[in-house]
Amino acid sequence: MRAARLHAYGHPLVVEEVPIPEVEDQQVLVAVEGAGFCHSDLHVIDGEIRVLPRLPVTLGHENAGRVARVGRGVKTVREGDPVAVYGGWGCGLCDRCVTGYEQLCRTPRWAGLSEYDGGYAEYLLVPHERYLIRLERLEPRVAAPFTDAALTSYRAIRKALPHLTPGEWALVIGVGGLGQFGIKLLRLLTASLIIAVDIDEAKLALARHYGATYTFSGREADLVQKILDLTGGRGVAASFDFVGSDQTLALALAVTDTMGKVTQLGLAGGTAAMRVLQNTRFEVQFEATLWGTIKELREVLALAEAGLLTPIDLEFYPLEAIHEVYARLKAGKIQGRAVIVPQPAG
Ligand code: FEH
Ligand code: ZN
Ligand code: ZN
Repeated sequence: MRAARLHAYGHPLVVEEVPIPEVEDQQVLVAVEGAGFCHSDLHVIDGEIRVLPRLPVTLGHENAGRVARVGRGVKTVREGDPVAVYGGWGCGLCDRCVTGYEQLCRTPRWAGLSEYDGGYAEYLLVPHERYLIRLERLEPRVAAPFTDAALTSYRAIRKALPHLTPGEWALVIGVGGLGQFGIKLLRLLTASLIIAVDIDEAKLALARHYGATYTFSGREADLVQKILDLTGGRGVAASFDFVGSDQTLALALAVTDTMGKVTQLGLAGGTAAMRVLQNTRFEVQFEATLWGTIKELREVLALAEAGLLTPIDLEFYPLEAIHEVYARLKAGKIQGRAVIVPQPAG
């Protein structure tokens, strides 16, 4: 089968022929019909996020497809079933895994972000059937971005809900794929007033379309003061930094109200510099959130299947075009999510 594999940091993925994996016990082989290209993959390829214990590895952690083969012990899915794949694979045994937080496992086995191969390939070997969620109405290639872009935003917003009582302000920094789902989810789950910040005017227009109340260009001068003025001097109850640079983290901290919460989602490599009484108000919480649980993915897909959480703009590309996707994403030319389609719909 064809797979796009990372052989060396700082070098393009290699699209090459590899064997189709054998299926055992409770494993499931999925024919990949959609593999979302996440911003984190840029950082992994460039060597800025070093989570891979060995190379080469097939990247791709945002996957969906159709069940192609099942191990003898598999009971809940059958050949031909359309499925979304939960990618935060863990050991299944540590304290985090047994309490449901597999994405935070002490020895992560994340799909395409560990020694376990991901979905930029015709087939993906899923280690256990518990990672599969059967799709009802959603097409796999549309469902794929819900397994990371939507799920990561969903978990972050759910954890910030105690701060987002009706009429409170929420700040979204970065209106890429995750930020777009973030705005939709804030609209769906809260009655907050949403401020969105991005350096791209087209993304700000999209933010307003998805439900942002106010938008600001990240290039504007005195952005902190403008946001404070807009909120009557109080600041926002919850800010979500989908970028994670020094500048965006500083903005999030500077405008978050007393008892508020700053959540970092973006992995641009910035440092959150917090100094109480200077840029951080009392009882402000800071959290670096990661991905989501299997239960949360079921919830996100329930919202999507019900038509309440709709997809963001998707662009579909064959596996062979993966280098073009890398370049377009890096240049900020992907409006929503690029989805690799290694196998056409079955
Ligand atoms: C990035 C780095 C390590 C683990 C997971 C990720 C995310 O993209 C998943 O949301
Ligand atoms: Zn990701
Ligand atoms: Zn574990």
